[in-house]
Amino acid sequence: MIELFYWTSANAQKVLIFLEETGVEFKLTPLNVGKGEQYAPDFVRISPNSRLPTIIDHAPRISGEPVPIFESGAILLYLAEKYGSHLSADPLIRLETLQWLIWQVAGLGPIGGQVVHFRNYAPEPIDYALKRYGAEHDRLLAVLDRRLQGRDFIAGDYSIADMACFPWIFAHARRDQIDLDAVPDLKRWFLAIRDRPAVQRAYQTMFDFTGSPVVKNHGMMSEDERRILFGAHAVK
Ligand SMILES: N[C@@H](CCC(=O)N[C@@H](CS)C(=O)NCC(=O)O)C(=O)O
Repeated sequence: MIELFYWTSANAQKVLIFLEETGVEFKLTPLNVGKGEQYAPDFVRISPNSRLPTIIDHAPRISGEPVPIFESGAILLYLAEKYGSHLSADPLIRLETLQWLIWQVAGLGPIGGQVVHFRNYAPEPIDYALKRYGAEHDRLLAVLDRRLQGRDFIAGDYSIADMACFPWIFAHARRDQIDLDAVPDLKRWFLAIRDRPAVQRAYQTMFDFTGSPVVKNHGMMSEDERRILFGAHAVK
């Protein structure tokens, strides 16, 4: 059984999508990052960077003990290898999938995160940050759009690379903060993945957590939660 430490976030959605797609037995353990629960010593022991997603595999094949894993890219790769799904056995397609997975965790995710932050959570608009991250994000979207020309999925069949990228596009789309018409191949891919039943189930779980499919501006966070999440609160 896979235990997913969960709060509503694009990075946690990647793993929930994988679990829903493959029908693996899992349970969600809520971990409220607005309350600073990511810094609790018991959690830091299994997730040294104090971030979500984190999983524990309670029935691993590689150890007699439960195995904790942090970092969404490592989790997706681990699960894909363990369950033999959503990662091609063809060495070249596998290599392409891993390149796009790493492109997502090193580029699209962090830059997209800054865009969401400065557009929705910064205490005041900071023009330089909005322009700098906005321009880099637009460039990354164009890269993905180009990759999807003439393809249904990012690398071979539907894979962990698609599962990694989708939630970060969704994070902007649900706030009406992306012009999908400017990236038509990305749009076609996005809509096809959005309509998959497993993806719908994963987002229903997220909406059940937030109580709303759309969270704009500071909507779901109290001032205290914002201070903890975006302030100087950290394990020393
Ligand atoms: N590189 C990490 C990023 C993880 C990350 O930043 N997670 C966010 C949620 S999307 C988080 O845990 N935020 C809590 C915080 O900033 O304290 C991954 O891909 O797993």
